[in-house]
Amino acid sequence: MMSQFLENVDKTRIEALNAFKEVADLEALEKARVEFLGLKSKITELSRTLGTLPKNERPSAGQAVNKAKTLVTQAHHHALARLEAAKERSDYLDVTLPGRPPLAGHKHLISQTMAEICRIFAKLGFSVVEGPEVETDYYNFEALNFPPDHPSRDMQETLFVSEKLLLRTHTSPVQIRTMEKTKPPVWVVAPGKTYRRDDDITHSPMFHQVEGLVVDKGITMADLKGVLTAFAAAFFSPETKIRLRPSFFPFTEPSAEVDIRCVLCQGQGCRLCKGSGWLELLGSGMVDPALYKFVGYNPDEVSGFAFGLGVDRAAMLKYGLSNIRHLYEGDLRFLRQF
Ligand code: FA5
Repeated sequence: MMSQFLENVDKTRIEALNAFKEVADLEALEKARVEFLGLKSKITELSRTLGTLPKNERPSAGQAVNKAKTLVTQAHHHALARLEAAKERSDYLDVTLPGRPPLAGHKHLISQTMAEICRIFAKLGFSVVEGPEVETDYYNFEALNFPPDHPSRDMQETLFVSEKLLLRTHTSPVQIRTMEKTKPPVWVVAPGKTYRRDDDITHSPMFHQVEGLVVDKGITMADLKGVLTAFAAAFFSPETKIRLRPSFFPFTEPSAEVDIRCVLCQGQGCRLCKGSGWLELLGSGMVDPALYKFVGYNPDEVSGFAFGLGVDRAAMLKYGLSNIRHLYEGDLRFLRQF
């Protein structure tokens, strides 16, 4: 009789605990409460039948019923807490609202400009190469025909890492590194970061250049002008005119600064071009044969041209930016326009 009673208690407890675990809403919970803990529930019924047991069995049977009652009551409390928390969450979670898309970023204007420049030169038959930003004195100056202690080194305000190691002041060292590794013909562009002790509205201590280098048979200044005219037409607009102005670089002879017809006034003279009608874009020239000596090329067999284009400058001209610092301040109101 006793074992039958205890079996019933166990069965009822298990049934009740399962029921509370599974209830999905407050209405179902209330139904389960009435069924398993209410006045007419099985547990109450079992308490009532305690009196029918032999006297000596009543204490342990009573304990079993009470324990079951406590466990079932706890299960009811847990289920209630679970359902109320879920209700609270659903009160402020309006699942019918449209989703919030995550903020998608995009390439920085400098990266876009650099990629566009490389794309244009790739169409003209150039390959893209790269070099290190921490450079040796040899590649940044010496092999580019800057004699030690020559005043031309002063034009590039250099940031030194140690006596013979520096942050490259231009991408021109990649010319030497490329020629050391490859035999002519060479048609390459080398994009990358460059560093100088410069800081004003058109100069930044860290900026970007794209170097160009062509070494092949029978290359003349006409090729240099043709390639840069095609570049200016593709990058700015088909009508863009360029002019070559005599200049000096130790690694090119002759050398030329390349200007474009002012993008704002089309050559009439304005605030942007300071009345001249022209804007400086890059430095260039015919590769000085002295360089071929450093890399083992024969100057009687090949000739070439090179140029170094300021990417930040190109972006400022193309998009009419008044201050180079806009490119580096990380202000999303500015950056999102491009
Ligand atoms: C050079 O750096 C040469 N290596 C270019 C060259 C390459 C000449 C190959 C001949 C053959 P320059 O110092 O003028 O030249 O710099 C080239 C361009 O870099 C400038 O026209 C300008 O657009 C840009 N530039 C120079 N300094 C800064 C700076 N601090 N911030 C932003 N742009 C700069």
